[in-house]
Amino acid sequence: MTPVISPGLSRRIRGARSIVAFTGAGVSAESGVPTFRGADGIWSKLKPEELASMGAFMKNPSMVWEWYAHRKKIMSGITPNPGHYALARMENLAPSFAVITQNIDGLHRRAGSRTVYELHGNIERNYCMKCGTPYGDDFVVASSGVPVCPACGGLVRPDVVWFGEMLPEDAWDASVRAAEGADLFMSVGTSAVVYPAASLPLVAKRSGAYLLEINPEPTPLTPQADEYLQGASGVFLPILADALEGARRLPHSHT
Ligand code: BJW
Repeated sequence: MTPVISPGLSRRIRGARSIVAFTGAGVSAESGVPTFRGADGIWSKLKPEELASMGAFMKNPSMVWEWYAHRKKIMSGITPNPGHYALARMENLAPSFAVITQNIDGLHRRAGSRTVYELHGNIERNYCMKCGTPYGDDFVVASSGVPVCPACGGLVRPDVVWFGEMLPEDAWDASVRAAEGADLFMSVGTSAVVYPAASLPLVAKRSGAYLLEINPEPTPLTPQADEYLQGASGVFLPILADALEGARRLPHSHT
């Protein structure tokens, strides 16, 4: 049976001037990207601090690169799912719309979303830790083992944000502004445990936004949410996009 959303939520979506979608690994799960936490999460087997930190990289760059090479391979073969496409559709319908994502897979842009703030970087980019030279994946794939910068001999790393590292300033500032200005803030497919990203739904709520959460499992954010839709993003986001599209069509149906 297809889930439905309440008439109240439909009205709220139609009336929203500024909508923000804050996304996590769950949004890409239906594209075949494993999540980090939970029963099927990558990190149910591997501890994050052993892989996603500068300390781990300096201690064992080959192991960390092996992990990223494996994930780059998974991500090169995936496509956006109905959840990503629904968010891109919503951007074309809402007066103001932004995606703030913790995901590094680039699927929101590939689905057609234009206003996307990537808080944790992007796995398709790499750079030299010593001189900063950027490298594409062709260079990384052609390197055997740990890629080394031909310009300066420094180690090349993926352009993602590890534990203990600052988030990219531009994306963070834009995300805080979007959260403060949102009247509907949707937290979708994230366990909401990694900070500072996880503070954004609360920033939005404090600034007056209606906080909607979509996730098959409750999270620490759930008690704070004004409404919780328990289920997959690929199911609920298309329903929300349809509700918004209904708003667009309404004036025509009356003429
Ligand atoms: C579905 C679904 C379906 C399944 N549909 N849903 C305060 C207290 C303690 C520690 C800290 C603190 N503040 C900061 C910290 C440190 C740390 C932190 O937050 N640690 C916590 C774990 C406690 N934060 C940092 O270090 C950050 N930097 C920072 O704070 O800088 C300031 C600073 C500098 C110097 C010193 C000290 C501070 C940086 C965090 C970087 C996170 N990076 C990673 C890796 C990125 C690269 C890579 O991918 O390899 O980002 S960690 C990982 O977690 C990744 C994700 O973006 C992030 C969030 O995970 P996400 O997306 O929520 O995924 P999951 O798997 O957790 O959840 C998936 C959800 O989907 C689940 O809920 C499912 O139920 C659901 N789901 N199917 C919808 N179909």
